[in-house]
Amino acid sequence: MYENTSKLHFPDNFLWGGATAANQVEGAWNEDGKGMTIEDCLPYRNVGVSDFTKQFAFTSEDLQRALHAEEGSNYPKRRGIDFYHHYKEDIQMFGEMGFKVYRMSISWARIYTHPWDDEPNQKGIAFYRDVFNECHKYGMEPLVTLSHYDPPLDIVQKYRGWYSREVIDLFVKYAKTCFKEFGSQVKYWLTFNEVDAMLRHPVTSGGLIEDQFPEVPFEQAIYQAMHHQMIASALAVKAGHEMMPGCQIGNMLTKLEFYPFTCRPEDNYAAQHRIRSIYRYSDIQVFGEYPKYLLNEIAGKGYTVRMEKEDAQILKEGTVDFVSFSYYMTSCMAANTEGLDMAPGNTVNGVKNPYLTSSEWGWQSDPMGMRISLVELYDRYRKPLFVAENGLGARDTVTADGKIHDPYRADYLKEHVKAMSDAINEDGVDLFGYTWWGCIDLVSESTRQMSKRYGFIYVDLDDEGNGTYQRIKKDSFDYYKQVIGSNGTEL
Ligand code: BGP
Repeated sequence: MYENTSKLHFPDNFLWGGATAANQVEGAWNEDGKGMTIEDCLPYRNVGVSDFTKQFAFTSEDLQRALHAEEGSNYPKRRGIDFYHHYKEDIQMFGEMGFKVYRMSISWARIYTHPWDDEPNQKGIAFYRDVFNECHKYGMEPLVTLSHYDPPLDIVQKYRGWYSREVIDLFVKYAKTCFKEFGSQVKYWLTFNEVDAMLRHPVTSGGLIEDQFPEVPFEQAIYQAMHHQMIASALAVKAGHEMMPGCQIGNMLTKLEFYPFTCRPEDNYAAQHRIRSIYRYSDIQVFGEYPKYLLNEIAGKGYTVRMEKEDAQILKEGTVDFVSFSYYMTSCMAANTEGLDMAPGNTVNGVKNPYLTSSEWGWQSDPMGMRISLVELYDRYRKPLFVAENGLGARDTVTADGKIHDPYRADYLKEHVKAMSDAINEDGVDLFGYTWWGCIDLVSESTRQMSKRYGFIYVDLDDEGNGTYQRIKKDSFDYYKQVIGSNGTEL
């Protein structure tokens, strides 16, 4: 249990809310002019709780199978939770909980059926416009991610994903269309979700399929693709600032905290080194240039990343206004991990921490780690911070009375809220918002399960796609309502 060291308090205008992503909720994968994305091609694989390498393994053969899949094959992202047809009801429930902000993403392939089209898809634009209208109806600010793990399939097939520089222009065109169409409705934006993630799961973050790179070391291709995303992000930030004066555009990183497994200096360095590796790309987005340690890393591996002479200037001119991040868990690092128990995460493994408890999926819950992370990020970047994702994936049971009693979820929330309050009031961190991940049950990113549930709202759907899609409020729904209603002081 986290013990507060100061009185619970949050700023008056603190943005409480919840988060989802288009590819995990929308469904309607081939409706109203939406093009296919790589997420539509990821099959459900029942391979256990935590082996993300098996989940993210994806070959050209898998792609062909997906393209020729028979009706009824299990591609969970194609159905999501059918937010596309339920969004009014869902947003109304978010409003009932008192959300001040709803973090969501736009699917690039819904705005441009093919990324090279001259004209955007009007039905896609109309959909998001209406989603934002609904948010405003209930007093919610949308916080919109332009790219949350769903590169259009056209990008994958024609360009080998973000490896090709041409993708930058296509993305910037898409971003500008979003700013033009939605700029009057949306003032908070993020460019790429978990911007450090491509090195861990290149398919979903970058549209890179390993067997399509016979001529180049695959890791080098990833660094190249990352460079293109950095340029695209900077150009989008610059365009956003010009087109939407007063808007706030942030980046988004996976905040993973690693403690030294022992106080041996070598373990301490191993932890520091690992933590630093997650800042490789957010450093660029905040400071406007490549950190030396990243350049050393690339050169040290004998790789070259092609950069154009204008790139340095582009990066300088496209720095972000705030830093957002996902935070779920922590683990440890040791210089020598042989014989040590490892703790699974969604895409990262660290050494298991004997002082922490784990979720059913092995994620080690750590509210104090949230406080530590906030301090670390604020000290590093000196930018306003936003917790864009935090939450607990758990199996829920619908009891005979048709209810879902989920005290574990309320507990997880409570402990993290306490830690955030101390970070603000005692450690002096400038934190302006918090969005619970998966405020409504959705398809898991790493396991593609429905049974790994995060929501305050239950969705009647199972891993195989059976169910009525009915929405049911869990006990935690009322709890979060109370947290928001008291501005984080009645826990
Ligand atoms: C983050 C992703 C989300 C989300 C979350 C929980 O890494 O940004 O898309 O899914 O993790 O992970 P999972 O769905 O694997 O439980």
